[in-house]
Amino acid sequence: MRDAQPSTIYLKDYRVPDYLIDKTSLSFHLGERSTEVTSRLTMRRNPAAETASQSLELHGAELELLSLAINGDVLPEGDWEQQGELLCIHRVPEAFELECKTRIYPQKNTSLEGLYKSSGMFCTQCEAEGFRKITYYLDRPDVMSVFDVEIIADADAYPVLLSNGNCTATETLDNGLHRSVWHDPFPKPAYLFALVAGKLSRISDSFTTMSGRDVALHIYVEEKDLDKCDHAMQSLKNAMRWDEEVYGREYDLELFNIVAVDDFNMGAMENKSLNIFNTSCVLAKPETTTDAGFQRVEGVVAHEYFHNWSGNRVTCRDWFQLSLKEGFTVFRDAEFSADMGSPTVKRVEDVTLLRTAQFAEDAGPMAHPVRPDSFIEISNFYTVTVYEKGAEVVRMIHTLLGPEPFRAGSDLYFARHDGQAVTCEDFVKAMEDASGVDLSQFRLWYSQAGTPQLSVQGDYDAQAQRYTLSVTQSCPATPGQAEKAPFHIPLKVALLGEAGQLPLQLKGQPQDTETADNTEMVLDVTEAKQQFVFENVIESPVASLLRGFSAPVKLSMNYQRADLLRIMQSDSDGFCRWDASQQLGLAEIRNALAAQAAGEAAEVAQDYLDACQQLLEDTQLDPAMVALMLQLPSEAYLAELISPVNVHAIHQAREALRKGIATALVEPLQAAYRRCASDEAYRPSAEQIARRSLKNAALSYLMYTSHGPEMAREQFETSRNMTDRSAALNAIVNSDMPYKSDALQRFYQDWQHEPLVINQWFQVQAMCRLPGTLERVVELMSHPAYDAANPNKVRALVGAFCGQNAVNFHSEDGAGYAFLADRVIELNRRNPQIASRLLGPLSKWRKYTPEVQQRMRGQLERILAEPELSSDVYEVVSKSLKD
Ligand code: B3K
Ligand code: ZN
Repeated sequence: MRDAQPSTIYLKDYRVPDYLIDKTSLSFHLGERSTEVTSRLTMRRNPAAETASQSLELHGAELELLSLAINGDVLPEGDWEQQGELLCIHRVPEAFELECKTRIYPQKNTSLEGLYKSSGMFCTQCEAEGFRKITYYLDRPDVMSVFDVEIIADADAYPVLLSNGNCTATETLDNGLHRSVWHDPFPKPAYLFALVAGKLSRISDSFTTMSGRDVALHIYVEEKDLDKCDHAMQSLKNAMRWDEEVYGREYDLELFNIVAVDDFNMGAMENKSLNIFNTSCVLAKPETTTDAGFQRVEGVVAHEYFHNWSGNRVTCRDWFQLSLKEGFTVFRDAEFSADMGSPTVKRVEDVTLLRTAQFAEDAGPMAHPVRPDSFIEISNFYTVTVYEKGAEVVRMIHTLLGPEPFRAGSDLYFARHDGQAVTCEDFVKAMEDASGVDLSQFRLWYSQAGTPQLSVQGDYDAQAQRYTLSVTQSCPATPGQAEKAPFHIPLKVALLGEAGQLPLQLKGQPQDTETADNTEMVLDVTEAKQQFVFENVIESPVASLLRGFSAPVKLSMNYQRADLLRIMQSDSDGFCRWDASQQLGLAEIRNALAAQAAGEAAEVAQDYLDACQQLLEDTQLDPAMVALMLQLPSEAYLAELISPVNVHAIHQAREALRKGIATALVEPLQAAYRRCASDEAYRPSAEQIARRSLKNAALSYLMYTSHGPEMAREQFETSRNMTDRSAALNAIVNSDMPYKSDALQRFYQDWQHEPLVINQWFQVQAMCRLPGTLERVVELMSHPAYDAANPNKVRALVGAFCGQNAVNFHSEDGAGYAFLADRVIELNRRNPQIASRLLGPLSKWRKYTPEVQQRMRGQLERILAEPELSSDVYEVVSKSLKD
């Protein structure tokens, strides 16, 4: 819980550590009431220390200190003192061994940080600052140490004992105990330490690395889940091979373990050679897991594995540099997933997340740069900005350098910094040194928050055969940053002619005759206002801009409707085709909103309907792209584009349009549905996933017509895979079919023994758009399958309702806001990280109309008035309320 004055930590205050820990030897005695931890730290003064102080300050939280000794001599009480999370030993020698015994209570640890119990097993989560809940330590990422770990526990209750590195000894002891010893040869910061003890089963496989070394691979789960591990194992092997082929990175130990746990605050954790995963990111089988679930397992397994180099071998100097490992690793996992499936679909999905969640964060009270310069609670900075925008920043470096120089930069970065704790600056410098590309101005992406706005105007001079793009950029103020300097924005462009892309010849630049494709180029936008003139342009073109979403910016362009239709129908860039469909959809929404305000019925424009019909009948185009392009912009995205946000008007307008589209296109929708149905055995292949996505998109439209309900019912009753079954259930739950309660009951009965499926059951109900949903959610909180101590359950019910069901969360009586505030207050003590995460939707109160603002604000004030707020919740609430 927070001190009286929660303090802000600043990047500018970074100092190297005064002491180093060469060796860390830990011994755990795991008990049913408490656990005893003995640590022996081989320490010495840091030759680079910036102060002459002879005192040692160690981090520690919620620890019972049993004894403290230096070089074998027990320290008398007056030689040390405790202040908040610091233990200060007044005088220590230049080099010494510190022995420290502590007692901790994992069984009572509900924060799921440090050592805790989940479904009968012991497990750890140390990033960012959880190790200090295990023992006193220099719990900061720039202190790297070689770890030896001894675990002693009851042999029957905890037959499997695991830690990082290699197991060097196992032994049976008296009193039913056993012991196992682990040695990790790679120095690492404490946040990568892990321990697991429990009754676990495993599947095993092996991988031969590019230099011919064999690595044993194990996935540990509860026995009942052994049938759901194959996809994760295959994903792991694919990721290991991909990292060798694409980045030249080889795995470095003989053993790689994954353990799945039920209670976990996030997706997974990259602890050295002992990755700990939320079960939701490991377990998958067709009957229980949707396509999205399969893809998530693949992506997260790869992400954690890739951290072995981008995060573990080269780690962060301090937590302000978090994006150094997260941004780079998200970029790596996105490229991997693109290679394993459909690159365009993956890109569209990632851009969608960025343009809704990240742009919203950038526009809200918690806006921060990719490399923040201050924080109160670091756990609040595992954000879409640090992760997803961070990945976009790495992607822009890739775009500016080109693939080979980027790879050379990555090689140089790993070679130069292997075994070190470094900064984002070190990463950029390596990229610059290897490529010769000047990234000075580009560095602003790390230090300036906010989403740049790019306005482009295209003008064609037929006589001079010249096409001019006039570009202006600006970036709104964000907390603590009123003025922004212009960014270096890579703007990928092509010019579309009647019969395809035109050759590009930029004025003032020699014509590129070497590359095969001179119809696409990256413009360096570096100034507030800039012009790019293309010469020898033989016809009036349509500019295809920001191809592949080459920069995380908001783009506006003076397009004609016909231009957008042309891009949507024929651009070679899949992202631009999809984005044009979204811009046309947005125009429809704006029309519908205007009609609604005037008390008229919304009509869908005929050319938009024609374009949708053409898509549905296009059997050449990837069905997944058809499905994506048929969707109107989501309510969440619309909330970023329309100000102030009127949630109910947006919802109504969008629903009216969906109904209009469905009614006009019943036949092509039915035909697409039939074409995509299949009896094939389930595989999570790109091709099958694409067909299911179009089929289920068609079904959701058809639900507005008389054909839908029967189709949904049949699909629900006959489908054998969870993708189709849950899509049908979702359609049924959002309809007025009397069958709804039977379907929900049947689904529950079929899957009551599968917690991950029950989470889907909670979620589909929490996301129901119909009235009465909040009452249902409250009722479900008392359901025997609900458990407020399990983050997956909280996310499925409370998170989904508040974060993904805008129309109900924003009910006009304010009940949704009060509900969320109650949950945050309840969880504040139990699990501060989860409490703070839930706050997102409330923190964005300034986007709404004045009456709504007042209601939301009132709930934030109620939370702030609570005694003993965690620093996590305090930071988000106080920053949200700040003027
Ligand atoms: N590095 C972890 C996240 C830890 C979050 C701590 N609050 C997972 C990941 O990004 O791979
Ligand atoms: Zn990560």
